[in-house]
Amino acid sequence: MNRIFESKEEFKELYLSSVTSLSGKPFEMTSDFDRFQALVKLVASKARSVQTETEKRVHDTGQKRVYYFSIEFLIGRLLDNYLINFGVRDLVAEALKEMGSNLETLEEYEPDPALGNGGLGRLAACFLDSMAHEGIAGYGNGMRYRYGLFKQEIVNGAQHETTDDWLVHGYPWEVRRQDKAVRIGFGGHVVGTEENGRMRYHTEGTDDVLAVPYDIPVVGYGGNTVNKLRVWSAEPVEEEFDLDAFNAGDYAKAQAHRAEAEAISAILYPNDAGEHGRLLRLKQEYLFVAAGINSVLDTFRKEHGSDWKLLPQYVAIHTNDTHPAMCGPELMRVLVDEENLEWDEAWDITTKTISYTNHTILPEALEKWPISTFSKLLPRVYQIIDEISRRYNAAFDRSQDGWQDRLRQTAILWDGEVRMANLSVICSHSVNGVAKLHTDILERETLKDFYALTPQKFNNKTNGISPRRFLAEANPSYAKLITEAIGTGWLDDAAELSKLEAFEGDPAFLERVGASKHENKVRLANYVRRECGLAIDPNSIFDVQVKRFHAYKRQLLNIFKVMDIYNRRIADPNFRVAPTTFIFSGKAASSYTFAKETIRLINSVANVVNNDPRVNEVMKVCFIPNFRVSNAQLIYPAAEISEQISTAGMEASGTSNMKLMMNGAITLGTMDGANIEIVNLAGAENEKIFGLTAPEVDELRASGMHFAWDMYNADPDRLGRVIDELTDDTFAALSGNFESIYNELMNGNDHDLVMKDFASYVQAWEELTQGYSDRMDWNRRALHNTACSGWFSSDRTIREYRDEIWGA
Ligand code: KOT
Repeated sequence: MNRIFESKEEFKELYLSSVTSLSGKPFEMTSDFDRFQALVKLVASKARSVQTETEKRVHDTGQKRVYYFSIEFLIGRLLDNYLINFGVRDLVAEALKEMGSNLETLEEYEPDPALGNGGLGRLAACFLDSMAHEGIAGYGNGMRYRYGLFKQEIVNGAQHETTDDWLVHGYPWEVRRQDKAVRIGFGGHVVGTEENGRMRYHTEGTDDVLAVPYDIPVVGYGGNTVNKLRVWSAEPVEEEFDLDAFNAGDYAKAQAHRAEAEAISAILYPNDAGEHGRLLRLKQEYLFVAAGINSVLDTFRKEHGSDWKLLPQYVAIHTNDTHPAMCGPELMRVLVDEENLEWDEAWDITTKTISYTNHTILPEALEKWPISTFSKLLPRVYQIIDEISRRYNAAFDRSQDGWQDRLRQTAILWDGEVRMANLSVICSHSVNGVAKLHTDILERETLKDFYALTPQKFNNKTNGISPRRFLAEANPSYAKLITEAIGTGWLDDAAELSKLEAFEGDPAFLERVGASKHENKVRLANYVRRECGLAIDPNSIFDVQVKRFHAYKRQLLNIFKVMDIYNRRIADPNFRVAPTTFIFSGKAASSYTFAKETIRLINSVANVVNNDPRVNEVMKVCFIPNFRVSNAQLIYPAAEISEQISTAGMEASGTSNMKLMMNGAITLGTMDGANIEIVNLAGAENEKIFGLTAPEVDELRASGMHFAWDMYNADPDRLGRVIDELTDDTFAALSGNFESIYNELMNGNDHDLVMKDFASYVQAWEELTQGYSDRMDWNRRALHNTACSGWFSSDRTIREYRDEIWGA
């Protein structure tokens, strides 16, 4: 462990001087905010010295550099994480206490940058953590949104979106690198000139903006490697402030140019898998791709000169979903237009450098752009895509039966659109899915024609999570217990968590596992009382579903279960229910009506249930507003049941399933995404699986023999009753009934099979919760889940990427 402070004394001295010099006040007069700022500045400056050493090591040893391009990085707060990774968290906490401060209080001042929607963005952040831990020279390349994803407030049960002004107080981790700014051109027209018998192209008449990078240090556990995350902000090129307009009193006109440029990095689009076509989004995609490629090539040039054929040996560019799909064409553009390489050589270099991860099979999430929009905004990039497409089509093997269909399925340009997934596959040497089932579905269905043509490109990389953030940092009491039992090795190598299996038969240890869980439940209950004004009982089971709202994730199924249990308990006070708190949290895309209505339904059910003394002994429903990394870290450790109930085949992987498992929750789930790996690792007897499997879902849909009305009629007392209650005023008191959900379900013929899986789901829940009375056995299962969760460390995932894709 490379500690940044040798002793408390050393820390105190440095910290004191950091606080006073930064605030200009004697220590006693400084505020908590001053002290927070000074602490971050001190840790950040230590991080930067390690970064310099890392950079020197990478340079001297000629290490391959990996660039992870992602339009989202949901990094969360960094301070606690970096203190842990530098091995000084306890030392700093004690020193601050002696100085009259409290570390946790100071940490609350850190903004939680909402630079991502959900799983995809958080995965990118866990990967940065793991690349630094594994000593990989790995760099994030993304966007610095002025406003994070919207803040969610609940008004009369419904989601309201407000702006997240996360930068108001500044962001002490970042360093602006004006010297590394890159000019990015939009629009204009392509001009070709002949040069030594060869055409060379450039674009004239572009509207330019300046992409300005901000660097954030990424500290790896152990403190030996500090990498960086570079995020780009859009600004006007020169100060094109219109002084004449200003003097004439037209202030808006004076500012217009700046506003237009800044709009590109103003907001993160609030869509998790869906909603495309916004010109600004396309500008965002090109901005961070073009600026990123420029800085990748700059670094390469400094180290290796212009010997571009060496690029794949020293550089790997990974594209996180299709948002950075322009990496291929942009790299081609630079190599061919600016570096004057022949097309074939440039193409060979490009495809050997780039790789691609697919994160979803949802058809509405597969990115497509109208050719007309694309070619107007990015004329030269479009020409290059057109040329890639032309060559792909020309080289297509026409000797096989059905080649026309296969070419149509894999074409980049089709039906007036640019298909970004196909572009990504064609420009990459590797294509991976994010869990075994997901990769199987990609190979057999979504990308089956590509798989038939180039099976060697395809591979699986089951997702992972950072055990430092989601166990050590989020769950200190459990982490302490684990360390007492098996030492600290699990922080380096999470596979060592399996040593906990030796304690599964130890009643005293299991008692302490339960005590730690209870402590975490009290902590969450306190948060819920502060944030929602709701009292929840830490002695009840904490049943948790926290993730983005989406029809296929079936929060609706979960709340139907709650409604059913409520109905049955009211009908029969002797109906046995294990006392449970049903906890939900998550955002819905602002334009996604069904998801927002599901949130309103949950809050409306909560309003009725929580105020009904007939059931309050046994149930409460709690919706925690504004789900984000910081409150997620309070929720996962308190959970006992992990709800992972997507329609089988739809959730590519899921990662909250892994976070909850590592924190000792039992999975109540379908055989979907990485739930399958969970069952394989921990054994079906330690989770609770229900519902149709992916092949059964396919078969049922293909048969056309599933009818919502039949389900409704077959079970009038329970399922039928729940459906009726959507429109009969039972839950209408807060803000009305739920006709749109009713229509979606009954007229949409139960598209997501909520009604189909309802009976087996509720039964599974009842069986699972009955087991809670045997607390020893429950705690044993909880511990077993933690013991088997080490494989889900993102360190393991990243080593697989390194060995099998990047060769770094
Ligand atoms: C797709 C388009 C835009 C924005 C987000 C997406 C997206 C997000 N697609 N998939 N995801 C989730 O990615 C996670 C990390 O791989 C998966 O665990 C999860 O199943 C995906 O839904």
